[in-house]
Amino acid sequence: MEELVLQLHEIEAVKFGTFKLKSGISSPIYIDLRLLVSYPPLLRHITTVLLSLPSLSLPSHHLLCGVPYTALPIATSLSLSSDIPMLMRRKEIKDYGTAKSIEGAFRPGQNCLIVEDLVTSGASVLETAAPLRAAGLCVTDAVVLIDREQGGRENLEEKGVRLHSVMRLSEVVEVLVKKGKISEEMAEKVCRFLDENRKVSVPAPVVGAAGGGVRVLGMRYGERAGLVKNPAGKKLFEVMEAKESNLCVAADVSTAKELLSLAEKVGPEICLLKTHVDIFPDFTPDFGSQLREIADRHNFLVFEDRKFADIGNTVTMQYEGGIFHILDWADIINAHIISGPGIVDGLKLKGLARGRGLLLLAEMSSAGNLAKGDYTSAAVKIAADHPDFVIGFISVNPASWQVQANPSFIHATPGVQMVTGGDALGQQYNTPYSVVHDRGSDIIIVGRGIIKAADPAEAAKEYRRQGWEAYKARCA
Ligand code: 5BU
Repeated sequence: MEELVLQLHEIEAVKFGTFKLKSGISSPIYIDLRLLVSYPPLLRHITTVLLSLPSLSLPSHHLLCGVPYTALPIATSLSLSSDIPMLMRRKEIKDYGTAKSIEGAFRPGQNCLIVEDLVTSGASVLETAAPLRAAGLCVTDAVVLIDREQGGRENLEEKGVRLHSVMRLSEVVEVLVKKGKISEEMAEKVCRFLDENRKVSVPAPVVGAAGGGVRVLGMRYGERAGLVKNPAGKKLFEVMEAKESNLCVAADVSTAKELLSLAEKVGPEICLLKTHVDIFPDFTPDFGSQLREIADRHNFLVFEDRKFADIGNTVTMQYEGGIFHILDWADIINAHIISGPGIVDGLKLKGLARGRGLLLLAEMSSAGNLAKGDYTSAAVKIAADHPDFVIGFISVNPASWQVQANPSFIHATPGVQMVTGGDALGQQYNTPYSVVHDRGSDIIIVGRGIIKAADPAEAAKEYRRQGWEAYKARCA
């Protein structure tokens, strides 16, 4: 171990000075193991040490998973030397393609050892353990090169993860003093710092695979209904739970007549029917009441995908007036936030008293769309300011949002088909399982996958089954 410490010091992977750590505290010692990739012999040395770690029974693990990114080369090297297959956890879930949070081959029930370079609070290890466990893997142990002795071992133990470390930070310091690489004074400073910071807590959870996100994602729709203020939002969760359906059909058919016929056919399978009322050449003023009658009979809600985008004053008129009188028949509408929060005030002015609800477009499904990053965060903020009217979001990958999870908001995702892919005009598709289980959305919105099927009712049944299975797997 002495030799290993000296080599780490030699390449300046261990530095002394004043450094701000990820946890926010200021430290006189900094360890940067990202440098390891530049020193293959040292990486090999570390691997040999890990392989012979007495407390760690490597063969009892079916799989290894490095904490991204610094530990990935260590995990890879350990995998090559031990022949234990590796998995990779994505830090960001892709917004295209298969959208898996865990890459690699595995079976639920297998045991996966987490490999980490450095542990302070243990938060990063837990961030990796959460999606592995959510995928059905057993995570009981983690191995780390250096334990900073700042509460990580205890925090992990509390969450059922045993920590095995090659060395503790105090041991690193001892070796460096003994070999004359640092002064006694510096060693004392580091030891004092360690004594004063024995317990770094795991940072507050964010939505997504880690921490609080897991709690939200594991909650049942029925349970979440109790948290919603808005009547349409509450009813939607209740209908989902009662009908065991998280399927919304996007009824983009050619005529109003066809829509009403489709609503009859898919009605028993859906929690929500989404319309684009302005595409119908045969719209008549009684369209709304006819649709409402079908919706009430089959117990689903109606969502007009109007995507309001104007200033508050204009949207009040667009919502209530014109030919379509959307306010009269749509339980739910949606809006862009490009014009700012005034649009919510405007729609709310008309919709709140009628018990209607609003979804904000936080993300979109089409390639190259601009609803991401700060735009998505702004939508979350505006929603939080209007929990009486905003019921949730149109989202694509809510599990990756770096904001606090709020289980009262619902997430509905368009761009869903049985197979991933897209159309010729930029639409991008993910599967029901990926949308609900991996990306943490609640409702799958399916258009052409159902309406262009030979038997739309049968197709709806199958989408409903897949959406619900994904939800059950998520709750489990
Ligand atoms: P599709 O046939 O399953 O591709 O239909 C998707 C529907 O969802 C369609 O009505 C779109 O207008 C709607 N949609 C979408 O595809 N992507 C988005 O980001 C939003 C709505 Br918002």
